[in-house]
Amino acid sequence: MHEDGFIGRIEWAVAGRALPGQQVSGDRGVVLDTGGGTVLFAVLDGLGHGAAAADAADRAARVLSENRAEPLDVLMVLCHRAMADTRGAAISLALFDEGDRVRWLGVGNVESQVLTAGPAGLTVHATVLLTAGIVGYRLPANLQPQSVAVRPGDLLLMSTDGIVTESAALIDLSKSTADITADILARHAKDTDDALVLAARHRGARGTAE
Ligand SMILES: [Mn+2]
Repeated sequence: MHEDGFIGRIEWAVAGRALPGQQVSGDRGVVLDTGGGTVLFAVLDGLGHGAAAADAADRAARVLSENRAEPLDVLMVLCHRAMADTRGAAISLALFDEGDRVRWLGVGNVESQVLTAGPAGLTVHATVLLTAGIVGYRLPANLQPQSVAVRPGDLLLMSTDGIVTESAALIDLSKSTADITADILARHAKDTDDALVLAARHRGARGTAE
């Protein structure tokens, strides 16, 4: 599964595939235009794999789509309630807003990080603070979204635990997010799990594909 596009000045791409031998993946990437140049990104990993994991992820994706204007902590609670009769999922949410900030919130093991290009090459600028839990089953008591400043060109990277964490230095920022996610999926997906990676960046004034 490969998808990519632009919303306003934000370029995004998702690449994923099911555990080899499975028909459906329990991992989902969600990209939602929330209006006014703001985009809500979510990566969902339904517990386990196969159809039951996919059902849990689909449920969360629907809740996010129907309530996209709500704050991140509210979205997490809405997903939790709607997923009570599913297996549950790990969920990371990231809201790219027009003020060049990413607000994000993660429950369970979906990694999100912002990579930035500096004099010493590409480095991890920030990593979302993940709280332990399973959305739909056990939500942490304290859901506190974090906020991180991003500059045009910085890369937001979100991935399920079916992806071996990429060393930032190996990513080529000159490539499109479609190529970056395809490369990561091809090189770093585990044979033992569904795998999905999402990348997004603000093209700023320098964007060519607006
Ligand atoms: Mn997984």
